[in-house]
Amino acid sequence: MLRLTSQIVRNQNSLVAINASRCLATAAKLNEAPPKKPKADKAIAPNKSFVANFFRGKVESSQVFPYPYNLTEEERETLSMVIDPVTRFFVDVNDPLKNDDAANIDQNTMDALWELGAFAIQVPTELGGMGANNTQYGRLCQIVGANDLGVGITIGAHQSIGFKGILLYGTDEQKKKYLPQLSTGKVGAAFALTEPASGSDAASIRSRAVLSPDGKHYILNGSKIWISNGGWANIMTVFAKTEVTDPNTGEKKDKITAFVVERGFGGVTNGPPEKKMGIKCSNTAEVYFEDTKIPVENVLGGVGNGFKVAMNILNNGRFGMAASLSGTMAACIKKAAEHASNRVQFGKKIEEYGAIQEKLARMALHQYATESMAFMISSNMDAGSKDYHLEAAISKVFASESAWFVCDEAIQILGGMGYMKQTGLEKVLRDLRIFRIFEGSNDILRLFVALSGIQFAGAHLKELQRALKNPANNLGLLFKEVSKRAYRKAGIGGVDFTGSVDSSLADSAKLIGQSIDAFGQTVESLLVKYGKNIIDQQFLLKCLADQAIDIYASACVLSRCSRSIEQGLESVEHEKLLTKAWCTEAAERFISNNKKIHDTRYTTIYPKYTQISKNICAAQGVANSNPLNV
Ligand code: MYA
Repeated sequence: MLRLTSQIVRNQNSLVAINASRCLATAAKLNEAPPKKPKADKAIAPNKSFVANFFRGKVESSQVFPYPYNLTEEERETLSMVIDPVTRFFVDVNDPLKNDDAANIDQNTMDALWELGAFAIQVPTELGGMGANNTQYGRLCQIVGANDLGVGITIGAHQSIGFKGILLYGTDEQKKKYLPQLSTGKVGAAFALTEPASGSDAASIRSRAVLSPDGKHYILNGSKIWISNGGWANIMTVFAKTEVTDPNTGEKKDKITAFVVERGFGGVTNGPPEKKMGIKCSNTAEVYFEDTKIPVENVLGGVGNGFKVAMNILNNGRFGMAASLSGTMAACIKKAAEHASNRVQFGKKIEEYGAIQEKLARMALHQYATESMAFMISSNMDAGSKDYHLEAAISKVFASESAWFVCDEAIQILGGMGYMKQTGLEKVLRDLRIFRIFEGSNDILRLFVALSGIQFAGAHLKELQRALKNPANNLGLLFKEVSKRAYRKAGIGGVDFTGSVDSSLADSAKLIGQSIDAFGQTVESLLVKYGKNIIDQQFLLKCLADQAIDIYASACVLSRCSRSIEQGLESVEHEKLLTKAWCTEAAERFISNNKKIHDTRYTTIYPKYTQISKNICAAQGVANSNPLNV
């Protein structure tokens, strides 16, 4: 991981020169001699991502402030018409504990889900689906997440990744052929990427598809593991290596291609359902392809483009996980609150004890932040944004860790009762564990966020470096940069959210402004210090990702609360409390992470971690003897 860092600014040491005084001095010096023609470089693509931009200490607020107004009146009405039957399905038909015990969803329940249209929420109505946008889909995901995550994965694997490629990249013919049967024909879909030797390193898959001599088919061989719906899906989006010839050089290379594969093409088999810790009712199986003959028309998104197709399918669906888990958290909070306001111990309801109050409050902070993020992202996607990948990755990491925390705390509040199966929380905790692992493990997504952000900031620094070589043509850019740095040095200016955030939240907004300022400086200092070798600094990259998560969550919360104030929502005072408490906590964590990056009291721990880990691996377990030495 990750090839992208190879593009991070080369010769980073020269960036040390970028500060207010040296910038001017360098500019003046360069003015004496005729500037060399700058080397042509790829222009930096415009990027509206709030997260990518704050990696260079800049606020690009268009996707965050004001909080996007989610739905039109008509969309809201359509959604409310669907909410009722979906809710009733979970009350009247679905039994999560029965599904869990049986490790299966019975036919009646599956039929009811198909009848609800739950397998085709975002398919256009003319192709048999519900025609929901991302925000409407997210709201329905919340209900599913509040009730049964196993059912959620069954319908999610089908549409969020299984056939999402056809929606995003399919030709008209592919859409017309496949989407109606996947929407109403009770035909299941699956997404087949992971292989025995290829998990997080998705580019290393070994399945191979070879073009037939007549050029009409690809012959696919390979095996996939842990495929959700793999035991019953009849249509799969499958990724395999194909030989691609570079049209310019004639060079042959292996590149990944995505295919729509029907079980009926032949040679497709699957293993038995995997026995899992959680989401037991969702089917997970190995899938094997042996000389499977795929018509060339079933290539999805172009030959050789499969890696991008896979990444973008995953990017596109990640906010759905955040939406679902905000529903899960709400359900856990409900159980915890009901218990806390009824259970009497030591003569008082336990809700009156500070220890319980802190738990409930912090559970609510995480739920509010996750929900604010999920619908911020869905609304931006609905508005046509293409720059949401980092935000979506953050939402998946944040939601999965928050939901784990919230469910665990709910169990703690319920005590012995929480540990009992009948309460339903132990199933939720088991179900939740996988969310930190699949769809891009949280560790990998943290690196993805940090390195992508650094790459973006690095490209801008490189631009500045080029401008310094040719100051006459770049006066505007240079003076802007020089004054920004001079103001920063004098402790004035910096990121200011006045006007974007309600004045009653100004103190909280100031905290995240300070974090963004400090973050831009931290990223720049790391680029200067490590250059492209930053890729090897995973201890630091994790801290950066955590800082990015805290800043983004704070911005979402501030923006949502400001909108609630503007709309005069009933819950406004409660939301203000959540927002203020969240921003204070997040700012404190930010400072602590900055110490972990800059302060030698922390950074000297990292080589120790490395050595301890090496010792453990060498010993194949605990590397010290027990205190009794027997
Ligand atoms: S499905 C399996 C999930 N598997 C993964 O997520 C794999 C994780 N691995 C990766 O994401 C990649 O391999 C990483 C890149 C990130 C490690 N968006 O050199 P590179 C571009 C756009 O960095 P690598 C499952 O779990 C990059 O810019 N582009 O790549 C099912 C570069 O482009 P260029 C991206 O080092 C669970 C090129 O690719 C992205 O190999 C079931 C190469 O980049 C990106 N993200 O590693 C869930 N990443 O060449 C059910 C890279 O142009 C769902 N690139 O510069 C249910 C949901 C609903 C919930 C409902 C519940 C109720």
